[in-house]
Amino acid sequence: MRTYFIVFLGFTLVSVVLLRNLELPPITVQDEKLFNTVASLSAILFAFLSAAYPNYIARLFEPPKRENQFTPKIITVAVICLFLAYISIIGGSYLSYVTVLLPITDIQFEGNNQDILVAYTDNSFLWRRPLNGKITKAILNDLDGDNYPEVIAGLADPGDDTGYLVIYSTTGQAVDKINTWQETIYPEGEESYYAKVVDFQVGDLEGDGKKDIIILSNDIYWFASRILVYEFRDGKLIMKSVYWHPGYLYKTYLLDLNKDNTQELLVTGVNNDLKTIVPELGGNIRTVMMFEGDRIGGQAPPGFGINSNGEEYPLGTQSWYFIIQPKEVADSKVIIEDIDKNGIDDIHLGLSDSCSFYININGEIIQEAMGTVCKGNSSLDAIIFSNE
Ligand SMILES: [Ca+2]
Ligand SMILES: [Ca+2]
Ligand SMILES: [Ca+2]
Ligand SMILES: [Ca+2]
Repeated sequence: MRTYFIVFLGFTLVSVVLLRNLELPPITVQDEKLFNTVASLSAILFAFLSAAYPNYIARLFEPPKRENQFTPKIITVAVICLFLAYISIIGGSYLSYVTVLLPITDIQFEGNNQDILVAYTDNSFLWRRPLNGKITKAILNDLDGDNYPEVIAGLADPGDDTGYLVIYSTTGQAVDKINTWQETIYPEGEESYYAKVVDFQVGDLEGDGKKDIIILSNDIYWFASRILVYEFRDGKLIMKSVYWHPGYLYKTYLLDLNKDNTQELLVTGVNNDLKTIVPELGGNIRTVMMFEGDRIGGQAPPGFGINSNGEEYPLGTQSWYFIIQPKEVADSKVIIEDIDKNGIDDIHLGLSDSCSFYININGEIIQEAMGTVCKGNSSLDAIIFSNE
């Protein structure tokens, strides 16, 4: 009997160690069901045999005798049942321990405030998480490279987590959560403690193999907005840089126009401060700007922001910055195409007055679709400024 016990204990220990350390293939709900079914059926059959042939089964637990002994088939069957039940119970326990499900293939928002995140796999419900804020955008992206997508969601008001970006694992566990609000650098800014996540993108900005998240966050009660750049490292979001903008930012586009593995970031918004130094603009004016992914920081023109110690906040690192005139005209679409066929993609910027501008990676306007195609009278003007 003692021998049986030692073998049993040794086998269990080895199984547990192996199961926890081996790189196993993805496990599905169906696998868990199979283990549970085999375990149940084997246990039922063993119980039936024990009841029907108690004397034979009792022999299983007696010490082996030296002389040759007749072994009825019934004992062989019982041993196989016990073994199957045992293996299945270990397998089932392991599955419960890892609780890995099928990967999420779709997410939806529910609730009156669009504040409930619901995950599906091939139309089957997986999990539901109520969040403390209206979901402005949610996407699936495998941040840590384990072949299971994480859910990344940005939040706006109402709710206590307004301005937060939240990440959930494929099993619905909270992975990380960051507040995008920051005290404004603009001196005339009122006290404000809420921001909303307007848009975000996930990509590898500088091609170092680590995923980055670029977030547009607008102050709710004040005009300040910012681009926040985070890197996802060891299960956490680590902040890399911030770019301040005196006016709301609306959309981000992450593209590698020249295919050099460094992403270009295109952002659209509105600038409230330029009219202070250029009154002819007649008001807040729409803007479009581009950054090289490995250098996003500083502040947009005209640069009225100051550090907390009262010093000038550094000027922005954008590759180029355009304003759209007149002020009634806004950006309406962005299409990427190689308009001059030089092998480097260009930006086709469509405006709300139906005019289009084609801008290359260097910020040069290479073509305008005006005349009969364009019903408006808009113009695109580069704002050039430097740290000099
Ligand atoms: Ca993952
Ligand atoms: Ca990166
Ligand atoms: Ca590039
Ligand atoms: Ca081109």
